[in-house]
Amino acid sequence: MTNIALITGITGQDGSFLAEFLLSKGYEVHGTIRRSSVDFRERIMHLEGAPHFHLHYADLGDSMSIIQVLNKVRPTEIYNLAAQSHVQVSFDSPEFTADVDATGVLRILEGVRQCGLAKTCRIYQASTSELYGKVEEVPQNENTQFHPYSPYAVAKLYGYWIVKEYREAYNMYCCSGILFNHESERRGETFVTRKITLAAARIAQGKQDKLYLGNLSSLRDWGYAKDYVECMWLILQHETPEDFVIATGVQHSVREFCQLAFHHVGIELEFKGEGADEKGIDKTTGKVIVEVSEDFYRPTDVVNLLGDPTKAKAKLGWNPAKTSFEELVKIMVEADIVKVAAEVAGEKVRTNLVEYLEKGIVK
Ligand code: NAP
Ligand code: F7E
Repeated sequence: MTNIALITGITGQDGSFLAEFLLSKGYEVHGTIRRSSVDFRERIMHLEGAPHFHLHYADLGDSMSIIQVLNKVRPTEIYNLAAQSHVQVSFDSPEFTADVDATGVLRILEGVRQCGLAKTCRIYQASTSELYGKVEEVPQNENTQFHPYSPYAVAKLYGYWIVKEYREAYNMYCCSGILFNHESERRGETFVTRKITLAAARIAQGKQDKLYLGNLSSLRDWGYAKDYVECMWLILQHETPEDFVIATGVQHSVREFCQLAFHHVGIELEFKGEGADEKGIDKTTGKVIVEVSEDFYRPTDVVNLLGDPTKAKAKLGWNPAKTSFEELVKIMVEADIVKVAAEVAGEKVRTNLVEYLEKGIVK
C-alpha cells in the first residue's frame, strides 16, 4: 500500500522540510495551504509540480474545508503542523490562536473520525516545550508537570490533551511530539534566532546599524529543524502511539546565540550592563551593535527550557546530537550572508538600471 501523508502547515519551516523528507521516503505527499490574496509559498516552491506532491486549500478554522480534504486524500498519516506559532503574537491575538492551535486540533481529530479514517490513519500533533512554561523542573521530560505561560501554550495544552483523549476514547493512533525549539535557515524572520542571524549578515554588509532584542538571558534548547522532522516520522512508525520529548539536551542563552552568530561575520561582541541597559559592543571598534528594547519583553516569558530526549533516543533510535548548536548557528548565518549579498546585488542592478534609464542608455 502507498503511504499517503497529509501535512497541514506545509508552507511553514517544519512543513517544508517534512515534505522533502517524506517524498524522499517514497510517500505521496499532500499539503494544505490557506487561500490568500498574496502567495507565500517560498519554502515549497521547489516542490510544486513534482510527482507525488499535491496542494489543497484548507484552514484549521474551517471544519468543512478539513473534511473535504480528508475525504479527497484519504491519508494514512497526518502531520498536523498548522498553527499560529508565534508566542509573542499569541498575546495580541489570543482568540485566533485558541481557535487554530486548540480547536483546530479537535477539528482534525473529529474530521478523521467522521470520514471513517480512525482505524487506518495515524496522526502526529505538533506539540511544544512551551507546555512546560514556568518550569517545574530542569531538564524537562515526558513526566514533567505542565505550566503553560502564554495564550499559545494554553491553546497547545488543549491540543495535547484532546489528542490523548481521542487516543483513549476511540483507540485512535494519535500522538504528540513535544518538540523543543528547532531552527534553520528557513525559520520565520521574527523568531529570535533568525532575527539575530539576519541582523548579523545585514550589519556585516552595511545594511543595518543595530539589533534590538528583548530578554537576552532567556535559555533555550535549540536544535536543527531538519533533524526534528525526521523524528516526527519516527514517532508515527513506532508500534504504539506514544508522546515523546524531542530536544538536544543542551542549553544556551539568547546572548550566547548572538555572540556566536556575530563571530561568524567577524564581529566579536562583549556584553556590558544589565537588564534593559545591557549592550552588545563590538570589541574592536567599541560600537554598540545590540541593544535591549522593552518592546520585545513578553507579559510572561518562558526562560529556562532544557529537554531530556532519553525516551526518543531509547525507543526511536533518534540521535539528538546530529547537528550541534555551533553547526546550527553556522548554517543559519552562512545562509543569511548569501541572502543579504543577493539583496545587495539586486539593489545595485536596480540602481544601475534606473541610472541607465535616466541617461537613456536603456529604453
Ligand atoms: P511556522 O513556520 O510558523 O508554520 C506554521 C504553518 O501553519 C504555516 O504553514 C501556516 O500557513 C500554517 N497555518 C497558520 N494558521 C493556519 C490556519 N488557520 N489554517 C491552516 N494553516 C495555518 O511554524 P513551524 O516552526 O514550522 O512549526 C510547525 C508546528 O510545530 C507549529 O504547530 C508550531 O506551533 C509547532 N512547534 C514549533 C516549534 C519550533 O521550534 N519551530 C517547536 C515546537 C512546536 P501560512 O503560511 O498560510 O501562514
Ligand atoms: O523566543 C526571547 C523570547 O520567539 C525565544 C516557537 O517556535 O519555540 C518558539 O517559541 C526566546 C524567548 O521562540 C527577542 O522572550 C529575546 O524567551 O524565538 P522565540 P519561542 O517563544 O521559544 C517554541 C518551542 C514553540 O513552540 C513556538 O511555536 O527569546 N527573545 N529577544 C526574543 N524573541 C523574539 N521573538 N524576538 C526578540 O527580539
